[in-house]
Amino acid sequence: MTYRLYNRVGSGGFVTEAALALAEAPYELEELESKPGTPLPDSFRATNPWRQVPTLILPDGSTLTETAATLIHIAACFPDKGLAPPPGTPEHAAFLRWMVFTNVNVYEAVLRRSYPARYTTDAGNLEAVQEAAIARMGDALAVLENAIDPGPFLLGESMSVADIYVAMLFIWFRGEIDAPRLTAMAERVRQHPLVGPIWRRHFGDR
Ligand SMILES: N[C@@H](CCC(=O)N[C@@H](CS)C(=O)NCC(=O)O)C(=O)O
Repeated sequence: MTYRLYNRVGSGGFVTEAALALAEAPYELEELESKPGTPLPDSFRATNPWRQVPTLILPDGSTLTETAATLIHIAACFPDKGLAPPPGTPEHAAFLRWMVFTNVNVYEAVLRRSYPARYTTDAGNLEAVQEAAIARMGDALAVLENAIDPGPFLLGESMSVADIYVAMLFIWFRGEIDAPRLTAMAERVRQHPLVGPIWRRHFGDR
């Protein structure tokens, strides 16, 4: 009944690791030797054909990829931990909305910034891809900033795994943004007694 999480220090697998810790799920970490912003070893394709982390091996041996999917699944497996609202409620609908929004619009922009050559056939103009990615990420974060209403978390009073996910991506943003609610929410995530130590192992004082 143990999960195995393939990850890289400083990567998006942080949030899956945090969710496993909050769920008090038994898990083993497989940390890949690879620098952020570089491709993972080719041999990792045998584990995940898309060669990305996080890659989560479930207790039954099956493979789960895509950060949002890992978080939604962990929350569903441990309903008593309150990692997400109960399925079928309007709050859960909002949870799904922001999880998918974040995955598609924010995390994907990080990839365009980090690996611009994948997103253009014009190798001489990679900076334009990166600049557009940062702008688009800023626009998506502004939507999330406004969604924290009344706060202090995306879904109100309780922290969900969506907050941890958004907080991580927010601190990765390299553009200008005026986002006091995201800033305060990310601080709460950092201060969380279980999440904080995992955050610092991945991101230090950021
Ligand atoms: N869509 C994926 C993106 C995951 C992702 O971009 N992971 C990065 C680390 S933060 C990675 O594995 N990069 C290696 C690569 O793309 O070659 C998800 O949501 O999990």
